[in-house]
Amino acid sequence: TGSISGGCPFHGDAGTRSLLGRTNKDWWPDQLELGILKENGRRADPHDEDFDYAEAFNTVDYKALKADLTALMTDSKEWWPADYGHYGPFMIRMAWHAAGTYRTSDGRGGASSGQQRFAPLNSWPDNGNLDKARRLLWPIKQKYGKNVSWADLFVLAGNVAIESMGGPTFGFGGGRKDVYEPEMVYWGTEEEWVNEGVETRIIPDEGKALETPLAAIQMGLIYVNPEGPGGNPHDDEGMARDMRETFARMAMNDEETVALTAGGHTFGKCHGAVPADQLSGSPESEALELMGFGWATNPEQIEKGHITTSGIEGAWTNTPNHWSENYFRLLFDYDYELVQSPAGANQWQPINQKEEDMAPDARDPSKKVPTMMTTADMQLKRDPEYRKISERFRKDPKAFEDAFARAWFKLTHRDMGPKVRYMGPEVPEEDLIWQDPVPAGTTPSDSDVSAFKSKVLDSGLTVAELVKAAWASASTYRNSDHRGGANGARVRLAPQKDWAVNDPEELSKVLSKLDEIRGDLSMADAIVLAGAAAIEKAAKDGGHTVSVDVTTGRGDATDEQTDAESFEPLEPFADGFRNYLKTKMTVKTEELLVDRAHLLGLSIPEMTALVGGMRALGAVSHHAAHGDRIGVLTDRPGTLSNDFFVNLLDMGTKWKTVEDSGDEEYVGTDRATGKEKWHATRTDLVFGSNSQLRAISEVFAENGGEAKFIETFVSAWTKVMDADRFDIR
Ligand code: HEB
Repeated sequence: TGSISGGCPFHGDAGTRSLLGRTNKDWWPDQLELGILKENGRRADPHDEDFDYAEAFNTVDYKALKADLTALMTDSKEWWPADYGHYGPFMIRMAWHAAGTYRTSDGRGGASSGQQRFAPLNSWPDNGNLDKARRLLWPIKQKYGKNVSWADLFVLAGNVAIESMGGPTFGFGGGRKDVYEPEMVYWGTEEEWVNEGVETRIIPDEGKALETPLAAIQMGLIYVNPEGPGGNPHDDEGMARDMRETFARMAMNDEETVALTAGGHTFGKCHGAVPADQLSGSPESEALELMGFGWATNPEQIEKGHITTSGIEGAWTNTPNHWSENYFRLLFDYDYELVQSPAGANQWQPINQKEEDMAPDARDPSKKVPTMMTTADMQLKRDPEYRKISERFRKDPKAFEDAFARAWFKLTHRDMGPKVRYMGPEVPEEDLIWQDPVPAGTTPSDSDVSAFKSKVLDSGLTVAELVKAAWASASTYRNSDHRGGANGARVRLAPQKDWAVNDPEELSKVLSKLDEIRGDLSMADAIVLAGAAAIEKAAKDGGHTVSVDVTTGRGDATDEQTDAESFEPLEPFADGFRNYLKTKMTVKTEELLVDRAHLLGLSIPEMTALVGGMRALGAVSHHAAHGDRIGVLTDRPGTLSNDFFVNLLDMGTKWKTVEDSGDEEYVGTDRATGKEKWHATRTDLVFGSNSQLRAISEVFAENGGEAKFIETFVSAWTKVMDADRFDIR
């Protein structure tokens, strides 16, 4: 299996970078500023707020859509002629690059929102000329309108491309809803692109490892440098290492990596016929009249097929527009020598290639040209582990087909979350482990629910313990790839039950007690209901009657339904909601809170209310210094009150940093008497120090604000508990 690397995220010198690293505004300072209009309306999406894309997709004549895509593959356009008369390979690369930005550590990237349309991805050197592939699809997008998203179209075009060239596929699920602005994702801090000579990210001799959450080896690449680490074609070990690391972070093991690369490179060619300095800039930087196109060169060159994308030149096989077994045959049957492409890139060419093994010229089928392999491809026979797999696939083409089809399906659906989110007639029956399957639950009666809730309150478990368990269960959810969440109750399974952030001993005590009293309820429902009972009691103790609605019907997943290793990257190394920080990181601790709130789909007021509420309830990690009192700015922990905000904003308290805490811990003393009153972290004090967060804290702390606070807390809490309930949406 692949080595999905755990390790601390944001590894490096503490507090040295911002959450987003280098942003679009840094890359393209002249970009038109649209953000100012957000003052007049938060949404960039022109569709109605209640537009249900999944439902819209289901109205599409799916057969007709696929027929239109099939026809497009061989309908060559003069402005960008199809190599070998077939756009299939080009479309596969587009779909692969859309999906291949996915990374396991934060679930961001991936094909699920159509991000390739926007900067920076539309202008990454690795996405060279894919602007043309997307534009070729526009007539079909236009025809099907809002019922087919760009995101679905990219992936489906990849599938149809494979099928129309005789290749194997495993299925297709639609339902990827487009977004209309670039997602804010950390892509790195480097100030240059790969083609400008930016450093490679793994250099073991210098102690340089790939920083989590990143999954690409150089700025502007999707995965590895095809020519070798930092462009060096002689470092085989380094090349294989880089492939293994980047593909593992894409959730792919060795077998999937070999199948995908060999299968993908059965088709199409590399483009490196002219020196790159003859090309214009990237789409985002180009002249207005180019209408969003980049990497421009003159039409004559394009017509002749004199195109440069990666800089490498040539096809992998002699049959680049058909599925075949020629990739492994040519890889193993020939020795290869290092040569340079016309654009100057390093690549490998078969020695003494027979004419029948050569590829047709992309524009003139009567002309024969040598095939090639990239330094990355060469590892499929040079690396001992990859080689075993390649040899097996060569001997057993059926196994290769199956592995390719399955890995392609996983690659393109990995970030869609539970299978219930897949739409359309080609959703495969088979449940796959990476879909994190959860058995259907049942809905308990109202009387069972209220009987259980009173048993919970008599169980001797504290409000803080119950709230923490429910939070531990639900808060693994990530809006990025729709993994995690309370459904399935995986909090009782490895690895989650042992995560330090979950205070394992306390958690196990709470879970076994709940198990004892839950009757016919699923554990998943019991955990969430227990949290709700605790919050209702805590509010009542403070004089507020609230009801915390719970939508029941969750199921319990088993160990067999859980790929434990694949859950490791979901471990929070910081959870500001519980005031937990494992070790100090390159990003400020308060930025990690914002990052987590973003993954949970929370707004600024929702995040604020949740932090203040959990502090008041005493639901903080024991791991922090001062155990369960840190950030608990109240004399009555366990009562749902606005005390956190009132005490935080009180000028009677003077705050100072605790020595040797690395500015992570603070102590608050009575300004008049000098008496120690409170302990807090950066994540607490930021709600008083940051002007925007302070403004919200004031609303919650002022007269009449407590009711608003409790209302916001309860609705945000419910949002988190239900974040993964796609089964009932
Ligand atoms: Fe690939 C293409 C590299 C993986 C599919 N690629 C390509 C190129 C290069 C590469 C350099 C060229 C571009 C131009 O145009 O110039 N890849 C690579 C690497 C890797 C890969 C290094 C890792 C190892 N692929 C892959 C995958 C897939 C693919 C996984 C899928 C599945 N590609 C592809 C295709 C193509 C390419 C289909 C072709 C395109 C055309 O033809 O246009």
